[in-house]
Amino acid sequence: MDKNQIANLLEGIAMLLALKEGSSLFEVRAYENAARALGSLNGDIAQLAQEGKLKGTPGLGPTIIKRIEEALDTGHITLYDELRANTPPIKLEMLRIAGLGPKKINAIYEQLHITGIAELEQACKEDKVAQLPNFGKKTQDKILQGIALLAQHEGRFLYPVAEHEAEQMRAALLTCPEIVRLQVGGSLRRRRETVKDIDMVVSVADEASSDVGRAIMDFFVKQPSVQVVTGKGDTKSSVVLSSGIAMDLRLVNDSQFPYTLHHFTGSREHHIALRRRALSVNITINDYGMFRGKDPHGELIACKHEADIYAALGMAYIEPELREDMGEIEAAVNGSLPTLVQESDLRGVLHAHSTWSDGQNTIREMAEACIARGYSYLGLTDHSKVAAYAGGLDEQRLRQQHEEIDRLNDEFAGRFCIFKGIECDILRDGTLDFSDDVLASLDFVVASIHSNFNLSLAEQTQRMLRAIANPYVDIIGHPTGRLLLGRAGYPIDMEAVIEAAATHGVCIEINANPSRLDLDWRFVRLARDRGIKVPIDPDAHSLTGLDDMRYGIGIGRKGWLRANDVLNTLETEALLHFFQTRRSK
Ligand code: DGT
Ligand code: CA
Ligand code: ZN
Repeated sequence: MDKNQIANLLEGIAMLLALKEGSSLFEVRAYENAARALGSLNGDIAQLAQEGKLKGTPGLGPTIIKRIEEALDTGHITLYDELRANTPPIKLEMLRIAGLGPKKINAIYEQLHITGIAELEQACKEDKVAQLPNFGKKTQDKILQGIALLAQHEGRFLYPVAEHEAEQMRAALLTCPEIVRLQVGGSLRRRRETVKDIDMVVSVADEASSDVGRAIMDFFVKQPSVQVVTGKGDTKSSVVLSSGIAMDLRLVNDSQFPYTLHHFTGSREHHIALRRRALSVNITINDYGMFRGKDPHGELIACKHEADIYAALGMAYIEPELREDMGEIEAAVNGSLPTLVQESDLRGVLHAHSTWSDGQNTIREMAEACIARGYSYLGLTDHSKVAAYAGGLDEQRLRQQHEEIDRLNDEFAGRFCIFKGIECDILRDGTLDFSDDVLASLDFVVASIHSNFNLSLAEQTQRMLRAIANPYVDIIGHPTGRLLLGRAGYPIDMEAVIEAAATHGVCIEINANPSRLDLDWRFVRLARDRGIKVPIDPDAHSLTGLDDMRYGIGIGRKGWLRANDVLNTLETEALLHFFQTRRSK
């Protein structure tokens, strides 16, 4: 188990404790703090534990250190498993309703004896929830809205949840020596921002007996993360895993593997377009193969790998991220597919917070974590003054911060550079939270909307356009403010925003936080086509937040970005030059 996984478990314990009647708030906070402490811990946790160095870390008491050690030794924490087993499932379900926290959930559960979301909805409609102590009509309406939103996203999961479950299962299955090939398919392989279920394909030797398949399926459904088995056969089994996400495992002979993997990678839309292309060259593709002629009784076209399928159709290989029917087939035929950006192309980090505002780590810690990850620069962007709830900096604190950055830059000279930035609030009227001369004292400016989400489409768009026209704005942060599976973005005319950004040479970020992934990849493509540079920004509020960069890379790839479309693939000097040139205009 790594640091993040253990932090997730501790966070889970805090949540489950909070959902338990009569547990102490103090204990809940202790686990929350511990999870946060791990998030800002430097170094390899297994090693630190072994050397007894966890002791003395602020936020980690002796009991919690024992739990961490248990997780490291056994891969799970008994307390978590027990709490999880004893928590009524409806309480966990209610957690997914936006606006409902543990306190309210406990009250609803204890007093209304709700056992399902539908019952809760009914109780709201009968005004029973409003009458609970400390609830009221407004809360009840919010719960109803939350239920409606839940129905819209029904059954989808954030990418990292699916990725983590799939990774665990992959590692377990790989211990089966009879498995020849194994791959995750579906929306997870295509790196969609949310995932309905996990599709995995494994192969066994063509001559293997059906007992082999059966044994693998037995092993699969017995994994500890499997909560429910919804189907089990020799070639396909379906389960629900502990996070609630469903997973299908398909088992084929190895010669069948490329076709099956290709089919279950999708997307459905890509397949439709690809099958049309195939027919135009007198080839038929279906769920289990690829055949000469216009019907699937023709000769099978032998493919050892997925790439052979595309080659047989006279096309370049199409990366899974691009298989969304967004013009990739035509591009693969005429050789104009982009070489997609990779994580190793990134040279630095451009949107990150420190303890100066609402981050959990000091500038030095953030900088050293960037160095440890091989980056050359950190563009530090704490919040501006109007964001008081997030510890936003006023002009004086900003100057003080600059003195600290100057000192650190002296120290790091020649090997690392901290750029002075700000995440400056865009005010209601589209002006910025700092005056031009303050903004001029910075190396670069990220401008974001954090308030007044309920303006009309026209007003919100005008507000954003005004900010884009400000000559000091270099990057627009999380351009729609959406929270995946939580809150829709504010209404805004993104095409107009992209057009204006192109005109003014302003960048629009991909916020790599897996709950945001904002700019949406469908618009990333448009921004790229308009020549906009797209930084991939972690918006890190702790050291572990820096690890979100890879989610942003996934979205960048889905948006057809090449390395030189991404601002933070520039080397330090070139980036500095980029910012300075913008300012001198
Ligand atoms: P999701 O909703 O996040 O699970 O997205 P996918 O793309 O993983 O969708 P899923 O799990 O329903 O199916 C996996 C792949 O299987 C899908 O991307 C393409 C293929 N597939 C499934 N059903 C159909 C179908 O009716 N027609 C075609 N052509 N392909 C299908
Ligand atoms: Ca799927
Ligand atoms: Zn922000």
